[in-house]
Amino acid sequence: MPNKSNPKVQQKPIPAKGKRLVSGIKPTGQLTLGNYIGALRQFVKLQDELKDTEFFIFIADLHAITTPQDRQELKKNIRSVAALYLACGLDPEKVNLFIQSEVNEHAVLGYIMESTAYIGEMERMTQYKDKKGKQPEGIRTSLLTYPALMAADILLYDADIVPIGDDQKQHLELTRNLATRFNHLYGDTFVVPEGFFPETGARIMSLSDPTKKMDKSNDNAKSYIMLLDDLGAARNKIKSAITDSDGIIKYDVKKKPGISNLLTIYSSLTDTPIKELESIYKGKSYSLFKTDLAEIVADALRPIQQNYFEYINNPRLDEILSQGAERAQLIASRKIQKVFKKMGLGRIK
Ligand code: ATP
Ligand code: LTN
Repeated sequence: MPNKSNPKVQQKPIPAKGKRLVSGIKPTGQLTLGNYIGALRQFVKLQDELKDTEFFIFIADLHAITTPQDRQELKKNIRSVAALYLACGLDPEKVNLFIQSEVNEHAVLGYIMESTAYIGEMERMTQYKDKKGKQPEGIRTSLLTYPALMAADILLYDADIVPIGDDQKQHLELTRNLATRFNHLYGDTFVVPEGFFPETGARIMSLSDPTKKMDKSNDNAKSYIMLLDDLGAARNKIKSAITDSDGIIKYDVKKKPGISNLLTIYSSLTDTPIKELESIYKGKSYSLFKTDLAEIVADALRPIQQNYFEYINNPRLDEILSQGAERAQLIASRKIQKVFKKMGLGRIK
C-alpha cells in the first residue's frame, strides 16, 4: 500500500494538470453486460479518443460495504473486477487502475463531503430509497451517506469528466452541487465535473423484467448476463428474454420495453443505429432477431473471457494495481492538504 499522506514528507512534483477522467465500479458481484455497455466499454472508447486526458479508474470496494459482503467473496470480486477492466481493453499504460480502499484519502474526503452535504440531500437519492426498500432491516449508515463518498472519489482528482450509466445521474448532480457549495464556502478548491453518458446503452434493462435495470445484485440469474457467463448460457438468456407478443421489431420503450432493450444491446455492441436495425429486421421474427443477437453477445464476451483468464492469476495484475494506487495517492494527498488548509484543519499553514 502506498504511503499515507504526511504534510511533512517531500513528494515528487505532479506534472501540470491536463484533463482528468474518473470512474469506478463496485465489486458487489460479477460484472454484467449492463456494466459493460454502460461503463466499461465507454472507458475503453474514451481511452482511445481522449489523448490529453489522464484516467483514474478504480474498484469501489468502500462502496461495496454499504451492504453486507462476505469477506472471501469481496476479495475475489475485487480481483475479478480489476482483471475484467483489463480484459475489456483498458490499457494500464494510459490508465491509472487502482483499488479505492488502498488510497485512504477517499475516506477522508468522503467524511469532509458528509460535512458539506445536508441529510435531506442524501435522503432524496433514489438509489438509496430503492436499496433501503429491498432491505427493510439493518440498513447501514454508509448506504445513506454513500453519495458523499462518491463525490469525494471524483473531486479528489479534479475530474473534468465522469463516464457513468444513467442510474448515477443524480449522484453526479449532487457531486456538482457539493463542489460548488464547498468552493463558495472555502474558496476555489474543486473542479465541478461533467457527466458523460453513452448515447445508447446508458440503461440496459433486466432480461426478465425490462422495466427494471439489469443489476448484478438481482437474485434472478436469468435477469442478467454476466461477462463471465458460459457462452451457451448467455445465448440462452437472450433467447428467453421477455418480449411482447405482437412480433414487430420496433423501438418503443413504453409499449415494447423488452424488444427495445434487446435493440439497445444490439445497437451498442455493433455500433449500428437502432433505426438501421429496425429496417434490417423489418418483417423478420423475434426468434431470428434473438438468435442473431445471441451470437453478437457471445462474440463480445468471448475475447473478454479469454483475456480475463490471462490476467486473473497473473502477478502483473498486482503490479498494475500498485502503480495505479501510487499515482492516485500522489494526486489525492495533495488535494487533501489543500482542503485541510482551506478549512483550517490540522496544522497546515
Ligand atoms: P449494484 O447492483 O451492486 O448496485 P451496479 O451494477 O448498479 O451494482 P456498479 O457496478 O457500481 O453498480 O456500476 C458501475 C457502472 O456501471 C456505473 O457507471 C453504472 O451506471 C453502470 N451500470 C450499472 N448497471 C447498468 C445498466 N444496467 N445499464 C447501463 N449501465 C449500468
Ligand atoms: N456509485 C457508483 C460507483 C461509483 C462511481 C464513483 C462512479 C463509486 N464512485 C465515482 C463514478 C465515479 C455506482 O453505484 N454504480
